[in-house]
Amino acid sequence: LSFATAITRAPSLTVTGGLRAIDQGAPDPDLFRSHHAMYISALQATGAEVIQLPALENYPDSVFVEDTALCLPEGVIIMRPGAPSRLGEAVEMATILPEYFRQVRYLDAGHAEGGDILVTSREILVGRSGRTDKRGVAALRDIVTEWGYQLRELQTPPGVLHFKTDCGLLDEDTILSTHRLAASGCFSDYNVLLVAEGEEACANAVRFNDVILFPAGFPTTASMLRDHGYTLVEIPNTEAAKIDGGMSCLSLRF
Ligand code: CIR
Repeated sequence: LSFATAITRAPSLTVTGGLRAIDQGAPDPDLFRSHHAMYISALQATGAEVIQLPALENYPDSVFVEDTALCLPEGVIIMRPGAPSRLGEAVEMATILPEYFRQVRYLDAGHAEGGDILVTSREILVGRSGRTDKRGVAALRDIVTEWGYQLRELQTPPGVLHFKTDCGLLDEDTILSTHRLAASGCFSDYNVLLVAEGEEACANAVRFNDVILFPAGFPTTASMLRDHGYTLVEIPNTEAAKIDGGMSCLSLRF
């Protein structure tokens, strides 16, 4: 939860063609850029260094850098996104990351995307999804086990893009979750705070140093979190949301 560095990538103009489950219209690239700038400022305000990579026009979804890698203190693991159009994003990121990590490992089988991985203080939770398959989880398990972690394999709820679409870490022991995900019992060892009914889209909040980066427009859940003592920074997320992206997707944190 304590991070010195974040990596972001500017939204491309081609972000209008980003993958989405349901077409609610294309994101506006200019507005996306202004939201993205607020996101970067919020990271910087915590004292972190933010490495801002240039847009990649060949990759409409490349603003969602989280899916390309898993960053741990021992090293970084380059993912193999399950979306064919996103595989090359991981290759691009692999050229940047060796500068920041002692060890660089590659997922060598199956597929996994960072959005399906929640790292807590005691374990690494990985949800199988349309993007992360059994072989990918097994390959990831081999690497993180070598580094001393416990990996627990779970199932992302049907129809949900990523495991973390429906949850986020608030502190060492506390997870913000949708009801549909928590109902599976997967967080029974944690404190769980549920997002308000109808506000499911804010579950993908992310703890970064002393603040929770939280999408604007979910007032019931926001005030519940403030009542629990969390400091929220609300960032407009309307454009990313049109292509199924949220707060965690927009950065790699280490
Ligand atoms: C995709 O479908 O891959 C992108 N449009 C959204 C990725 C969101 N990433 C994330 O939740 N980690």
